[in-house]
Order: sequence, then C-alpha cells, then structure tokens
Amino acid sequence: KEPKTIGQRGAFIVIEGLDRAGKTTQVKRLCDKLYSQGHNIKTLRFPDRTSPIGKMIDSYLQSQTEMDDHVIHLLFSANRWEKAKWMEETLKKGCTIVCDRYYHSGMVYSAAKHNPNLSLDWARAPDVGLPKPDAVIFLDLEPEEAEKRGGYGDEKYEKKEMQQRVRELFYTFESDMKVVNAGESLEIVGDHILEKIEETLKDVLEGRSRVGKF
Ligand code: T5A
Ligand code: NA
Repeated sequence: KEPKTIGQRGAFIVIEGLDRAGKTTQVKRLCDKLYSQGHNIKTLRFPDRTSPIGKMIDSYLQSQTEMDDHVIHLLFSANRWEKAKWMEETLKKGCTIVCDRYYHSGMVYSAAKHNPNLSLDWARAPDVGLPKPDAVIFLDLEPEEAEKRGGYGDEKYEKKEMQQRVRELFYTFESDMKVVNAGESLEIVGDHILEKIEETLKDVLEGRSRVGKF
C-alpha cells in the first residue's frame, strides 16, 4: 500500500488511562483504522515486559520480587529509554507509532504511592528528554467501573484506593492530554479517539510539527 507518510515523519500517539480502561483494546482498533487509511503503523506498549528490564518489572508487578519504590520507578523509566532511539528512527522513517502507556503512567503511578521521598517532580526527572508524543489520549474510567471489567485485581496497583489516587494525579496533567470517557461502548470510545487525534495527524502529515522532547 502506498504510505501516506512518504517524505514526512510519522505521528506519535499515546493512549493512557487507568488499569482496565480499555487501552490495549483501543490501541488495536486505532491501529487497524489508521492502517486502513494508508498509514504505516508500529505499536509499542509500556511496560515492555520482553526485555531483561521488562522481566524485572513484570516480576515486581506480579508481587514475585520486592523493590524499593525508587528502584522500580527507575526501571520503568529505563524501559522507555531502551526504546527511545528506535522510536525516533521509526517516526523519521514515516511510521506512525501508537503506544500503550508512556511517561504519564510512569509519573503518576509512582507518585500515587505517597512515599514522602518520591514526589511528582522526582518521578518526572528520569523521563525528561524522551521523545514527546504528538497527542496523548487519556481514557478515563470511574475506578468502580474498572473493577467490574475482566481480570481486575491480579496485579500490584489494581486496588481501588490506588486507582483513585492515580486518577487524581492524571488530572494534574489534563492540559497535556485529551480526555475520552472510557465508560462508553468500544465503538463510541474508538470514534472519540479518532476525533481527538484528527487535527494532530493532519499537522504531522502536512509537515507542520516536529518531534519534540519531554
Ligand atoms: N505502570 C506502567 C507504572 O507503574 N509505571 C509505568 O511507567 C508504566 C508504563 C501494568 C501496570 O504498570 C503500571 C500501571 C499498571 O498498573 P499494563 O501492563 O499496561 O501496566 O497493564 P494494564 O494497563 O492494567 O492493562 P490492562 O490490560 O489491565 O488494561 P487495558 O489495556 O486498559 O484494558 P483492556 O483493553 O485490556 O481491557 C480490559 C477489559 O475491559 C474490557 C476488555 O474486553 C477487557 O476484558 N473492555 C471493555 N468493556 C466494556 N466497555 C468497553 N468500552 C471496554 N473496553 C475494554
Ligand atoms: Na493491569
């Protein structure tokens, strides 16, 4: 298929949200949609549990390994840095990246632990310099609704109180993100995401914006 992005960079779209908000489901839908419109697409998810660092994170999330809050935070950040060069090269080649969670998750989950030595500022620092998304969609869901969805409760942070703090902290970044109500049907949520990124895609494809840095 003739890519739309020839001679131009790809767009960097991030889907953020609470546990069970439907991020993975919507990343897939969005990729299918953009692909059918002629975009070259790559997906990415964080944590990427396949690398050696990702395996340590996975073990922590499954409560098989204990770690100091700072240590796990830095591993999550390192897990993003592992992919930074690949992301830059991929965008430059004209591929659009749709990414499941990124540094907003990194900052808010760690800061939500209420560790007095781990502020939001501290949490932000290791991610400074990472490629900046062109658009961040925040899939917002009442923690009560999230709890009703499949599989909730198996991993470390899947507790209602933690999810509530995470949600409040996500809202401190409201100006960086486009909020979408994730409580609607799959189709409606998908349509809202497309609406919210339309302008961004146009700007990128028409060469009006560069890849920034966080
Ligand atoms: N974390 C992550 C950090 O602490 N720091 C970091 O830097 C990063 C990157 C694992 C944990 O790591 C933390 C955050 C997390 O606690 P993860 O691997 O991304 O992160 O795990 P989750 O985000 O929890 O992935 P989930 O699979 O739980 O949630 P998704 O992807 O949001 O949801 P999805 O699409 O799998 O859907 C969940 C269920 O809901 C249904 C689906 O069919 C599925 O059963 N569903 C809907 N039901 C009704 N209506 C809809 N609109 C629906 N959409 C989906
Ligand atoms: Na989860």
